[in-house]
Order: sequence, then structure tokens, then C-alpha cells
Amino acid sequence: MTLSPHNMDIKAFIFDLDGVIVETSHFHYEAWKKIAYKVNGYELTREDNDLLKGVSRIKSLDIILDLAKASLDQKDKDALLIEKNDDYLNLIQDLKQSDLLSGALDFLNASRDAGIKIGLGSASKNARLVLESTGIMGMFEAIVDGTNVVKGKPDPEVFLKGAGLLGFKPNEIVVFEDALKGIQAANSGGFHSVGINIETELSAFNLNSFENITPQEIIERIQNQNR
Ligand code: B16
Ligand code: MG
Repeated sequence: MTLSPHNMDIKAFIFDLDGVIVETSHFHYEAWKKIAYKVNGYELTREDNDLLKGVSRIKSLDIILDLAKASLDQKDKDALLIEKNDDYLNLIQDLKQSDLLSGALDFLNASRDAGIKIGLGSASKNARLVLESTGIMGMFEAIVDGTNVVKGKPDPEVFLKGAGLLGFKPNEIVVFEDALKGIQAANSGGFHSVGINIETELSAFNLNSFENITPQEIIERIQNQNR
């Protein structure tokens, strides 16, 4: 199905990765929990973990050290960063297509069929590995991840770079995000934002998953709000 000219204002979708396309957030949580406990017995809660969503590895460790009221020298921090990532890589070693969020693969396919360009905007340095293991790398026309940016979310750099690669303006793109910092990043860059599994009023609207929604419906809802 192709889009009517009326719908052509939105030309691309940029997806966050962890927690939006693939359910890897609980693996990050599991790995960070071990680190927090190791630092000084701190029990990292799910609420604490929400603060880490969309945040770079280095910044996440600083947040955990703050929460645990601990301070470490750079050498110990570096060792923990390596340990966290090794643990995370171990946890995602069997990642496969069935680990995609429910409805995500159909939604990506439907978007492509509708002529909408697809980009990735993730803070993760493991994003390409995750896209490869889930077999969806080829669907993305632009990939921007933690290896390509200097400033993390809520700075819009990751999405602005994606827009540049896709060749569209931010207001022609919808960003899908599960993290508050990601939605703030999208909004401050001038993108439309849709929340996935998050309660916030900062996005245009929020969804629990990509099940039972079409790309056309997303675009219509965004356009109706901007009328
Ligand atoms: P890595 P996203 C983010 O990915 C995760 O939400 C966040 O929990 C993680 O710390 C960050 O990537 C860095 O990941 O350690 O793999 O480089 O949600 O922006 O796709
Ligand atoms: Mg995320």
C-alpha cells in the first residue's frame, strides 16, 4: 500500500533499538545490577534502571556510582565498564529474531512497503551486533549508534545525524523511543516522537507495542495532532 500525497509530510521513521525494536533492556539491567552490587552492595532497582535507558555505558556507570554513593578512580571504572559489557555480550549471545518486540518486525516491513525510509538511532555501541543477530540489519537505510556520536541523549545529535543520512528534515521524521531522555532528544531536535512502553506527556502519544497499529495510522495520528 502506498501513501496518499496528503500523508507524504512524514517520510521516515527513526527507531531507538533497546526497548523499542528488541527486548534487550532487561539484559542491560541484569548486567548493571551485578556491577552495582559489586561496587558496595547497592541493589539497583527497576526505577533506578529507568534512569539508565538510552544513556551511554560510561554515563550509566556514573549514575550508578552516584546512586550507590560510591566513587572510584578511572582504572577501576574502566575495569567495571569492560566487565559490564562482557556480561551483557554473554547475555545476548543467543539473541535471535524471535527476541524482537512483538509486532516490531511486521511494523518495519509494513513501513518499508509503504515507502517510508527507516533509520536507527541508538546509544548502544553494540547496536550493529544486535541488528545482525536479529537478522534485520538490511532493513535500515541509516544506522547511527553509540560509536558515531559525541553527545548522548537528551542531546539530539544521534537523531540529527540519522536525519542527515536519510536526507530528510526532522519534521519529516517520527522517532520511536522507550526512554525519557530519547524523547527529549527527539523533541529538542524538532522530530515527532512516539513513546514505546513509557508513560510521558512529552511524546505525541505512547504505544505498548507495535501490535495492531499500522505506519499509516501512526502518520495520521501525528498529522491530526499537528493540524
Ligand atoms: P552499550 P538505546 C542504550 O540503547 C540502552 O538503552 C542503555 O541502557 C545502554 O546503556 C546504552 O544503549 C549503551 O549501550 O553498553 O551496548 O553501548 O536504548 O539507545 O538503543
Ligand atoms: Mg531504548
